[in-house]
Amino acid sequence: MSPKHLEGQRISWQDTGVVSTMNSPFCKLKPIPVRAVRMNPGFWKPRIDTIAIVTLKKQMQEMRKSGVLDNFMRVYGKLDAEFQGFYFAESDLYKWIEAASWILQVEELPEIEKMIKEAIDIIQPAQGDDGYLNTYFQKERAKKRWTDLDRTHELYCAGHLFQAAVAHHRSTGSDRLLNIARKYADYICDMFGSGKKEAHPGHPEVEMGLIELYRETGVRRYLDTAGFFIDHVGGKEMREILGHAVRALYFCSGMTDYYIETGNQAYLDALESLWKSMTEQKMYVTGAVGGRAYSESFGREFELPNENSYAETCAAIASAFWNWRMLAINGEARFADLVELTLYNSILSGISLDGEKYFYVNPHISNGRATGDPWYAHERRGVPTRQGWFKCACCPPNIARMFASLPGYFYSTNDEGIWVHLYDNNVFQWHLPDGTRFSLSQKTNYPRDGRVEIEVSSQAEKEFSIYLRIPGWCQKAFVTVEGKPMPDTPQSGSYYEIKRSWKKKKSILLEMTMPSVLMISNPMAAENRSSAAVKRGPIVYCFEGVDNPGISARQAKLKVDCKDPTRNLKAKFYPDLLKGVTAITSEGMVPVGNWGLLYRPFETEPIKTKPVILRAIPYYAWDNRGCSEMSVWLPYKLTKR
Ligand code: FUB
Ligand code: ZN
Repeated sequence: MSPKHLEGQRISWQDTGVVSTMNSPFCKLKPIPVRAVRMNPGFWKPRIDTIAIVTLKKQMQEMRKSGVLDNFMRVYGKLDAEFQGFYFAESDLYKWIEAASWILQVEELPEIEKMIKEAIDIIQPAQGDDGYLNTYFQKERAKKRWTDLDRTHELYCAGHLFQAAVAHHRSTGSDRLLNIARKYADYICDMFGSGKKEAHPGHPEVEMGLIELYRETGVRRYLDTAGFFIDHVGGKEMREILGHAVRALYFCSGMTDYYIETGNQAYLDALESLWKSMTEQKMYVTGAVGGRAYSESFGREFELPNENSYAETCAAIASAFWNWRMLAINGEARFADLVELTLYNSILSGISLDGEKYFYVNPHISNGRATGDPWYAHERRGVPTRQGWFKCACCPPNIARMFASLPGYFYSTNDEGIWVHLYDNNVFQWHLPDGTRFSLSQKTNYPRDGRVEIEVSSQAEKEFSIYLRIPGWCQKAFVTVEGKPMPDTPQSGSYYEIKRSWKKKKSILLEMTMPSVLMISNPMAAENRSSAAVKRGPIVYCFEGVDNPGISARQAKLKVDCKDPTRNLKAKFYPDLLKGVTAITSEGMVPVGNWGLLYRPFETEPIKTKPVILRAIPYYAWDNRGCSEMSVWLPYKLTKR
C-alpha cells in the first residue's frame, strides 16, 4: 500500500501528534497534537509545569557545565578544548531540544524558545558538508567514522537528532533543525543498506528517528533504511526480550513503527512474542524493566531482583514508547494500561517532586544508605537517592521529553470517534479525521479516586463514539450518560464504547472503583515469594522509613486477613504530604530484638514480634524527604479474625 504521505496529502505541522501515525496504513488510532489538550490543575499539570519552569533550565545549565555544548563548538574551532563526557553526550542535548519543543505546545515560553534557538545556533555549524554530524567522531577521530557501530553510538545520536528536529518542526513550524536532520539522514541513507555498508547500530534509536522523519517529510528512503537496520539485526525472528533494556525497547518501538507503515505480519508476530516475554516474565510490578545491573539489561525469565534492580528510568520510558505504538495498531487497552502503569510508577519515580533530581537506577527495596558499594556508587547512578545529574545523563532529558509531550498521550481519534486513554483534568479541542470539530473536557481527582466527569460536544450533527478506557486494574466500572446508567457492564481492560450524536453537549460519568489491593507475584520471581505489594488504581505503593519511624521497612511484615485480604488496608488522602498523596496503612508486625546470626534453625515459636501500623506512600514519591529505607514488597502473615 502506498502511504498517503506520498500522495501529496501531507499533514500540517500544527496538526501532527508526538508519533504521527495519521496517514499510516496499518494502524487504527490517529494521534492528536500536544497543543490540542489543555491540562487543568490536577495530577499532571503541576508536573508538566515543573518541567517547563524548573527542569528544562536546570538541565541546560548541567549540559553546559558538562561540556555537551562545548563539544559542538570545538568541532568548528570556536573552542580549543578536549571532547568532554561520553561519546553519546550530544544525545542529551537533542532530547532536551525535543522536550523543550513539545513544551512550547503546552505554553508560550519565550525564554525556552530562545534557549532552543541558541542550541540550534551551536549545533548547525558542526554539520559537515556531507551532512555528517557527530561531535565525538568529528575532528581528531574523523577517520574512525562508522568503525565501531556496535559500541559507540553515532546512529543513536542521529536518531535523537531526528526526533528533536521533528518535534521542533511540529511545535514551531521552523524547518531549521529539520533541514539539518534531513541532510544527515540523506547521508545515512547513502551510506547504509544492501550493497552499501551492511551493518546496524549497537544502540537502536535511529529506527524510530528515521521513521518519524519519513512521516514528517514523506521521504520513503528514510523508512526503507530503518527497515534495513531492523532486518539486519533479525527483528522478525526475535521472540524473547533480551539484552540492554533501553536498546531492546527502543528497537521494539522502531520495529512497531515499521510494522505500522508496512503491515508485514512477521514483525507483528515478533512484537507480540517480545511483549509477552516482557510482561509475563521480565517486568516489575511498577512497570519497570531491565532488572539486571550488569549491562543494564533484561535478565533471564523472572530475574527481578529488588534491591539491586537496575530498572533504568530510560527503560521504563522506552516501554511507554513501545506500548504507545502497539496501542495505535488496534486500540487494545492492555497497551494503554502499561503506558499508564509506567507513567505513574517507574517513570515518575525517576524525577524528584521539585523537578531537580533524578533516579537513573530505580530500586524496589533500599537500605536507605546513600553511600552504596563501589559498583552501585559508580558515577552515582545506582546510589539509592536521586542525583542532580550524572556523567551518563540519558535519563533526565528523557523524562523531560516524556512529560513535556504527555498531553498528546491522553487521546486518539479515528473515523469511529474519540479514544480516551488517560484520565486527568483537561480540555481537549480537536477534530475527527473527517474534520468534525468537537470539545471534550474531563473533571476528576484521578488517581485519587476513580470518578471522571466528561462533557462532550461536537460542531456537527453526526453520530460518533467515545471510547473510554476501563483499566485492567479496575474490577468494577459504571458509566452514566446524561444521568442515565448504561445497561451493559464495562469490561475491565477494554475500551467502552458510547455511540450517539454529540451535537448538543452531553455529560458522561465514569465511575471506577478504586480499592486498595494486595498484589502477589509469580513465585518464580524468587525475591517476591510470600510477599505482597500494595496497589491502588494505577499506583504502586512502597513502605518508606520516614513514614514508619522505629520500624525497619526491610524487616516488617504485613498482617493479611485470610478471609478478606484487603481488610487491613486503610487509604486516606493527605493534601499536604508529598504534594498530595493517598497514604495507605495496614496492620503489620516487626521482630523484636536482633536476629543475631545470619542463619538459625526453624523454630515453632519463631522470633518474637510486636504489632505495628505500617504506612505506605506511592512508590513514585519515595526519597523526597531524605534518603531512608524503602520496600515495595513486604512478606505477609495470614491471620484469622
Ligand atoms: O548508551 C546510551 C544510554 O546510556 C543508554 O540508553 C542508557 O542505558 C545508558 O547506558
Ligand atoms: Zn537513562
